[in-house]
Amino acid sequence: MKLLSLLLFFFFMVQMTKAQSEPEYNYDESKVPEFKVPDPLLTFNGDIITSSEDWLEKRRSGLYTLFEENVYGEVPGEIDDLAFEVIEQGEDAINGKAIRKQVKATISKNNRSISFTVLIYLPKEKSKTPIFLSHNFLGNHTVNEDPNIIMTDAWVMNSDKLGITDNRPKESSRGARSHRWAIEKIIDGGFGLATIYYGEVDPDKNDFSDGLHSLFYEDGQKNPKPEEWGSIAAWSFALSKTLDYFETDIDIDETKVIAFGHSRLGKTSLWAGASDQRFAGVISNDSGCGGAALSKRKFGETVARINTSFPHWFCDNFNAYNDNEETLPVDQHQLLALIAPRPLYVASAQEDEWADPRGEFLSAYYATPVYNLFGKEGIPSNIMPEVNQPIQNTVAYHIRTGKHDVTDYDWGQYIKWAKKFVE
Ligand code: GTR
Repeated sequence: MKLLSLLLFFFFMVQMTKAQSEPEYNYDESKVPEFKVPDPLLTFNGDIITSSEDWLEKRRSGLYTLFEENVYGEVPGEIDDLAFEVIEQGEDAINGKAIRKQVKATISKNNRSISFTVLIYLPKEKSKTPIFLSHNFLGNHTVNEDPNIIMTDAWVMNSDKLGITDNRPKESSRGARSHRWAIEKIIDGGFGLATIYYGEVDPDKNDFSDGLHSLFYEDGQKNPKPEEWGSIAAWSFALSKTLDYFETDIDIDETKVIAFGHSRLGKTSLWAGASDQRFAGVISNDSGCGGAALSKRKFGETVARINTSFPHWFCDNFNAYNDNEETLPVDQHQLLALIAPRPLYVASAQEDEWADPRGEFLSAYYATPVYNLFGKEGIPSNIMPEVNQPIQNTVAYHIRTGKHDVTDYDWGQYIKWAKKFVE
């Protein structure tokens, strides 16, 4: 009997310690806290915006500043120089359907510089091509089997799957992520694709000694200031600078550039679209917390969790909202509203609960009144569509079956929507 109570006691203690050490994340809709969705149309003075002119003149920039100061961080000043060089070109790529260009972009400031390579595929028989622009996670050489893709020599994330253990890219990982990049479909649809390995802009680790941030430091500075940019803003900045290149390339239509991104790189495409109004459209694929999903729902990944796991992604000021989402002066539907009136596609995956599909959907719904000011159609109802039943208006949304990923299904929808709203 004594032994039994001792055993029970131990069992109880183990359970208690487990519960304390493993923070629980909410996946139960009935436990989503009640919260106030900040009204995108309500100004700081308490006026309601009723026209697109007033939105642009009286509301947009104040809202943008709130995101800059509290979430993604400000870019600390201008760069000194931006240079481009076409370092490789091929006339017969992607089963003979595309031309390939590899362009080295160099950003300089304070006598320091970083370079990144933009890999571009364009349909052969077309001029002035609309184009999707996106970062990739593991190096340009992983997006397609094309042996001519220049392999990065930057730091890459270790990956058991790809056998990367020393943060060095591997020849054997060529094409390893091709399933996420429906390049032939994109080319057949009349679009181009441009992609950059994000680690060449800023390696994805909590270390601010390298990458784009380091060019901007004053003497002795080692980290961005609390209101200054984290990695997401730096990756977004590189997308903007790539748009500068497109303006110089006669084969590309710089007025039809769609920023695309998956997951953390979807957070990046959204911030790029909000920051640079030259982007003609934006796609957020499974971007989740700090992307399309509403923070105040605290469903799946939370602000505290993302700031703990990835302290370098946002500005330091964002930490003030850890376990304190109620006091955030903004929520992510207002980030989406900053993209208005330009076409915006938010996509979720059914098994990607961590990214809060419902929070991503509602965000698009709550951004819709701003699109309506411009006479554009968004998400008409707060009832989520069935899986694999896209809503395609200027603001589009789908939730597909499957996991956190980019699939051919996703690309099929993006191309169809882009043909209607961007091309
Ligand atoms: C996860 C992170 C998400 C998402 C994802 C990704 O670990 O919690 O916010 O960004 O990484 O980028 O793959």
